Amino acid sequence: MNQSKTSLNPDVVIVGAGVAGIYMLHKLKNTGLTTVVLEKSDELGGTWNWNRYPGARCDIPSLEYSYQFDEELQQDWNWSEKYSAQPEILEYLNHVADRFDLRKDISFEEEVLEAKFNEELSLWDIKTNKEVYQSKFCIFATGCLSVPNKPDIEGLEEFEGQLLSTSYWPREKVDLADKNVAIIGTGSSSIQTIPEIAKEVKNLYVFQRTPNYSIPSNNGPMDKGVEADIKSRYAEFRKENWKNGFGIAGISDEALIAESDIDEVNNQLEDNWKNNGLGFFGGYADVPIDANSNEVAAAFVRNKIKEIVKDPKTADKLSPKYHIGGKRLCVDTGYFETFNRENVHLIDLHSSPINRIGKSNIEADQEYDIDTLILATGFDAMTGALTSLDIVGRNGIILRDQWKQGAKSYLGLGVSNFPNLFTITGPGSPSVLSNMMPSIEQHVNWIADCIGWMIDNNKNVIESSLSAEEEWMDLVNEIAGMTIFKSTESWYNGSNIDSKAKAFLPFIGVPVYTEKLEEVTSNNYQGFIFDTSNN
Ligand code: N01
Repeated sequence: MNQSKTSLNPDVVIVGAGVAGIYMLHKLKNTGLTTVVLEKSDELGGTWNWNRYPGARCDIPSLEYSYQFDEELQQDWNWSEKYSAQPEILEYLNHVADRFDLRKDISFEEEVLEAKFNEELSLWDIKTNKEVYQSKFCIFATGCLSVPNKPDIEGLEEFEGQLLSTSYWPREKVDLADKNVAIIGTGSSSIQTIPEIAKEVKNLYVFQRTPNYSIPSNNGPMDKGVEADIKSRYAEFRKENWKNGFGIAGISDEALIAESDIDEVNNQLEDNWKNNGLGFFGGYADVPIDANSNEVAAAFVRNKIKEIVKDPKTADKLSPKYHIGGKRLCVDTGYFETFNRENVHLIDLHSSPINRIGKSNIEADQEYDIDTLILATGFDAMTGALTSLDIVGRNGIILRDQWKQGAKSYLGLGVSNFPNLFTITGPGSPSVLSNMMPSIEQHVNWIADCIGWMIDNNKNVIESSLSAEEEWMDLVNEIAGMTIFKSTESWYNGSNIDSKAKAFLPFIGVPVYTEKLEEVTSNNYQGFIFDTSNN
């Protein structure tokens, strides 16, 4: 492309230097395109930079939750545990940035405030807190879970104690020793935080709106035998995993609970409970689609909670009653066991809602005096990072307005009215219902190939066709409609945020999605339109 590009008018602007932005930058590095990454923080890492709460770690084994684009990298890097903790993942991402000399093209502490498509020039005008850029392509690598959901609870603003959030945890060590601490929310972040901080605080008050199913991680030091075996066949291992519905090892769809002997099923679930973490359903294809089969797996976990938690009333409050897997399954290290500690107290918000937060207390069924309040209340998932700033497409339309009735995207990669804009793991792609790392790599590779194809074929502007986008999102919802995901309130369908449209956002099924992407590509990017608009 244009050889005279400067850093303020590059060919490509990438927003975000997390897992996706880092690899996108690397992928475009030797293509002749000038690229700049704009990162709000003073550090790279995205999710793994912000979410530094105690106990933060990945819940997909690190041998899978890692890049595969470079064989030497995946052979050289050694993870210390089966599921690595946040500091080690951040160290890995920094290593990748240094190893591939990426840092010089990342502008830190630069927040994108507005991205506006200039129809006359077919260029993106991108305004940040520091500069104005003009680029041909704009790629949002802003993550699926990056904009926190701040709860609307009376008095929160007046709280005068220490206010923390799992998603913006301070970098310096937070001393919670001997403090009375409250945590609101019981999703994955909280489930990882609670066992860690319970060890040091005086009292921990857990305010739970909805209980979650959680499976023990059985984490431990990396098994060197397993590591050597996987490294000896890494490419094949990755390929095998990608054939599974969620793109994760051990979650293969073979038998049906409905057609199996119940004792055999329980033995298999016991084995999965001990070994598989997120792959707890491993081997059973009907858990996400058949309510009765789902109930077998759900009841198994509820029985485990009853066995672990000594106080039956607490065990009952911790036991979810909805379909297992409908909300994101959690993976923990000693979560349910923590409720056997005398300093940990569970407050069920269904029977005792929070009335208000005072200067130094929370009023629910009684007054809880607290020094520290931790918000673990989740995210404006999948769309928050795209709707929280002004992204302006053709005819002045703002993405936030276009998505008011529910986000629509073609393949989670492109959006009608927003030409030359790509999203990495956007709504309508497997993303959060897959192993994010390979899903990110899949999108980055696809976007880089697509831009390369456009250059080779003298195409200037790409845009999703309205009809392809509509059909695709209908399929996303049709597939979800056949599963328990559709009938469970979760952040997958926007139910965690009152003001958000209720629409199912991720695509279920990595293999079907992968086939579709290949078909689209081999048919000259079928469903996208070039050098024309939908209007
Ligand atoms: O957020 P969540 P998270 N009053 O939305 C509650 C990924 N992740 O940060 O269910 C009281 O799951 C809310 O209640 P309810 C993973 O994909 C991965 O924990 O809406 N409570 C819920 O209990 C995960 O799924 C890892 O009724 C309120 C909680 O807050 C995703 O991130 C680690 C409330 C929010 O749970 C999000 O997890 C951590 C209110 N007003 C996270 N508003 C890995 O290991 C909300 N809640 C890779």
